Amino acid sequence: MNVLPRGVRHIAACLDRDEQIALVEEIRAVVEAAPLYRPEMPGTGKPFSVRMTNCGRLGWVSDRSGYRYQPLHPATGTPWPPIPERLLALWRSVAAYPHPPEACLVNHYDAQARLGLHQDRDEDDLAAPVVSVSLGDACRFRVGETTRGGRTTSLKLVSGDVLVLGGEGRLAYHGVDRIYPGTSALLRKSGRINLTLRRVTKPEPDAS
Ligand code: MD3
Ligand code: FE
Repeated sequence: MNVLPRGVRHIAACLDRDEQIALVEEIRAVVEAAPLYRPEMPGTGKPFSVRMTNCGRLGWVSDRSGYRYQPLHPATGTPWPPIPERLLALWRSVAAYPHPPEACLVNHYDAQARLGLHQDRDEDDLAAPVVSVSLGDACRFRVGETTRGGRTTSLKLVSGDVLVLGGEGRLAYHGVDRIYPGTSALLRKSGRINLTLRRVTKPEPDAS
């Protein structure tokens, strides 16, 4: 049986074809302002197979000195472009969380790219969910428990699917095992784009 861990919600076909096309156009503009770059593993400096960029006030980066969120693109030194309104609206409709996301990480996978099992715990506000949008080629996504070495289940994510990771699911181990090249014609070239919307800082106690 393939039951997703508690707190992991898979919304298949959340975005229709027209919404995906509009979103890809907006992400193209983001990538023009903030080019994809190849992060490196902390310590070793081994390059990621995934290329990344961000939009939003804060962007997630990784280099030899570690993982962190920062307001400037590591290569251009300029602020990340804003998160497109369409994504803010998606967050409002699925996140069940009263504050807007601050970071949108844009991951680009070519046919060979992978992302090893990991937890997302670089955010101060772990009460907020993570919302992920898949665009382009399908992938095999793996999600496990909140401890390394727990059971894992895999599912196929296709273009237009949205995952909401909240509650116990927020700290589940997860990764991308493989890309299925040529399974979508959404992008000009083949490949997969994943967008992850995140709240990074704890909101002020009063303001929403
Ligand atoms: C499950 N990205 O950028 S998004 C990442 O497809 C990342 O690019 C993957 O993992 C990708 O950190 C997966 C879906 C996702 C994001 C966060 C999660 C799944 C998650 C947090 C907890 C559990
Ligand atoms: Fe992750």
